[in-house]
Amino acid sequence: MPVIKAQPFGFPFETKSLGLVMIDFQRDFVEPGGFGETLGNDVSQLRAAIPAAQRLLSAFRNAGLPVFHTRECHRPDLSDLPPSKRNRGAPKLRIGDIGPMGRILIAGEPGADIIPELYPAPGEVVIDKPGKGAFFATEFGDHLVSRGLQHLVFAGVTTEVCVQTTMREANDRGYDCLLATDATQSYFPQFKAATVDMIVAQGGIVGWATDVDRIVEALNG
Ligand code: TIU
Repeated sequence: MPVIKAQPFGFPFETKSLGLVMIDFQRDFVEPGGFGETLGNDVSQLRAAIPAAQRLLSAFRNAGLPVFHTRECHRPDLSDLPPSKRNRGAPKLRIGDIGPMGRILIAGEPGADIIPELYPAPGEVVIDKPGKGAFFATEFGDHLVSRGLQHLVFAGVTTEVCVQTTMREANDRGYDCLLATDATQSYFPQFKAATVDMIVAQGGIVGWATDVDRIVEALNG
């Protein structure tokens, strides 16, 4: 079995059961005027993950391996948006309000779409999810099962919110999870560092972590 150099130790995988999960690389999180900025964040920080995420995406595409993209967004009638989420905090604009990229975090609006740099290719599965985890209220888990996947590589934003939640959901469902550390970013550098640490702590209690070069190296075999 091939092994990717990683923390806390090598990540063994089978190519036929390996997939890439690109979490929420949406304009609403990465570009000015979207959800991330309405929460008071400096969204430019997230752009640091884009070059490594592009290399990771290309490596999976070149290897002919499955790629999944997720988008955090809600139905236009807000029927899948609980008040506990809509009313949280004191943002300038709330989910569903009209911003410069359309309605904030609403399916089909320009802001909810994936950034052009990492746009899904034809045939790649795109999962719209109302929660932070990609398994909650979606068909994501069914896609993984139907393709016989077991080993998942994760990239995306933000590290400690939707990426970590989805990795924990996947871990509980029996998947081996590897975080691509340079292809993920947080608005809070200390939260990203803590998340990587807590994923690999205790012998990989949630999963493994490594950088994109190590993953590409292993895929090129
Ligand atoms: N606010 C924040 O850091 N993240 C989110 O709200 N969603 C995702 O992480 N995608």
